[in-house]
Amino acid sequence: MAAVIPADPAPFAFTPARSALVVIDMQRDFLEPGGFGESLGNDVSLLASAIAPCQAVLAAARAAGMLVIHTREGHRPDLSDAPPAKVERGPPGMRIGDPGPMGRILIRGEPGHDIITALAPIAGEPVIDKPGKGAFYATELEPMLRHRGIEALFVAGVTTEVCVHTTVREANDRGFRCLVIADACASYFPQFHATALAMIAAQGGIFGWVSDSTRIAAALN
Ligand code: C5J
Repeated sequence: MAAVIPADPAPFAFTPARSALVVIDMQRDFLEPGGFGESLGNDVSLLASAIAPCQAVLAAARAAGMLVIHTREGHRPDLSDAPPAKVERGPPGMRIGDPGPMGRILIRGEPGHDIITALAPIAGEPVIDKPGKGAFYATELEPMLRHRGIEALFVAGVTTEVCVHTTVREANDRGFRCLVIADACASYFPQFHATALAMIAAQGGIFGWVSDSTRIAAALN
């Protein structure tokens, strides 16, 4: 059954059974003090605004029986999948792989790599571990979506202009229709958040559509 969500630049029509909610990188490493985000000099409290809207769309998507997928950015403990150009970022001693208060920074299996408790995946929800910004790069996301006949993605998470935007661009080039949930995304730079959302909906929706958690929850109800 088709449904419609008010969105920019135009209403977003979708079929819940052919749609997936993708929650990007809502990890302790980005949202809590002592992780990767803070090691790069960011105020991690700026990402907290996305938590409640993510909870709202997760509840609505689960109730509607939609596929829910979570992603985590991080690297193998031996750093064999981490490009030197990425590892070299940040102050020495606080880089990817270095020890921190939540374990080794941005490393799979460490406490900081976990999704925050408030948004923990439930049984049956795939978690995609990704080494890059985009959720399609070097992951099994695309076959996972194709095998289930998914054609539309609802995208939430952090940060808006980095991993959310890269994922939406990758999805757009692969033919998926993307609805970005504005209040369920956040950035360390509020002006980048606003501009990144504007870039998605500009030019007739060149990368996709933008709506919010309230309108999406109402449509899925
Ligand atoms: C960053 C992300 N900002 N998940 N990662 O490095 O946006």
